[in-house]
Amino acid sequence: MQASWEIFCSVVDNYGDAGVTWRLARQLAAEHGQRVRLWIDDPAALVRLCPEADASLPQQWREGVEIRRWPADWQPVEPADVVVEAFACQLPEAHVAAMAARRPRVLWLNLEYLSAEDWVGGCHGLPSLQPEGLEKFFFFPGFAEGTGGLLRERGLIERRRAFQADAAARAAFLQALGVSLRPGERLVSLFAYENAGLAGWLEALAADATPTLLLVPEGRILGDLQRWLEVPALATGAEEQRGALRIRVLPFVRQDAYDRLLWCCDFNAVRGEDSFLRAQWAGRPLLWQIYPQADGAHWDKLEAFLDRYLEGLSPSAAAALQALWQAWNAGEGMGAAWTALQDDWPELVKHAERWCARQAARPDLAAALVQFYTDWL
Ligand code: TRH
Repeated sequence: MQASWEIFCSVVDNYGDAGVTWRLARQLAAEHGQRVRLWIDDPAALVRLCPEADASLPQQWREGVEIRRWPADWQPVEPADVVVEAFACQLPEAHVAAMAARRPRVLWLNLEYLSAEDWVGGCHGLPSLQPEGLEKFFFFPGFAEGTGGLLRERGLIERRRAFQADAAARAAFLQALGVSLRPGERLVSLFAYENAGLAGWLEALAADATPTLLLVPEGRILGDLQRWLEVPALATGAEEQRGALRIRVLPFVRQDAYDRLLWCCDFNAVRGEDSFLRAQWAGRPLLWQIYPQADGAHWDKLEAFLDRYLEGLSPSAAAALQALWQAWNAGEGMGAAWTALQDDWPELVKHAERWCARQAARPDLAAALVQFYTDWL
């Protein structure tokens, strides 16, 4: 069943809003044959993820998706069969009026942020009554039955496992980024917001018995890194050595390449929403810096995810991982937490693949969205 879809994305800050909606748009087109239009108010964020895209164009087609710049002065267009409002971005009023008048009826979905909290299942799929008979529903991604599932492309896990089993492919990918691994070096990636806890972690890595190569895509954490390294500047390609720790600054790579970077690493520090999920699909141990919320509500979200993720771990491994994640999001105590975690490393490695397999056994979000529309018809 081929339908037309519109996804509205307002870029709050960073890359997650664009990252999630671009990924979903491509998947609906590629795997479900849907006609997809992505409205984005800041195309520049999308260009970082898809360098072929041109931020100056009001309309363009990329990877089977029609990308439209969401203008401040909205020009009326015919609504699609399904309208996805990403992260409660507030649709143009004129478009809502057009949706209400359209026949056949339009399905309006509000795609919510990913959360592991228990209440999500109870809210997923609930209607939100709208004027003029328009039907709008809340669509919650999630880690449990009864939610909308997780964004995961078809065959992703199989591709990831094949890549990780191919040492030449890994070496070639890293080489293309100017990275060559030294024997015995552990590979770690770091994608984070500003974090006062970084210095403590770097101190521990520099003093560690195991040498580490830390790959840092250029971004918001570079300021903290530069201060710890006490260097005048830190540009893409810069490399520094401190004790057992080698640090290399990478360019911000296209979205698909970022996946392979995560697949190459033994440990990934990620943030926000999309990179957080991609690190789980990488099947490797991870560290999550959740997007901080003014009222501290992010701590409930962090603990809710840990409650699910730590299931099945030994008490010592669970306690060590929880302490590390809490230290990272509190911005202190990373050195001691990292050192304490080393004893449980082998168990955490096995667990990461187990968690990935468990989550990958459930229907993916794009398929759930299409099914939701089919059931609604
Ligand atoms: O950029 P983020 O911090 O986005 C955040 C979150 O989405 C958060 O939930 C939201 O509230 C806030 O924005 C407004 O983190 P996230 O979600 O991981 O998105 C980053 C995207 O950037 C993701 O799609 C991966 C991509 N990426 C690349 O394509 N190349 C790179 O080199 C790197 C480091 C990331």
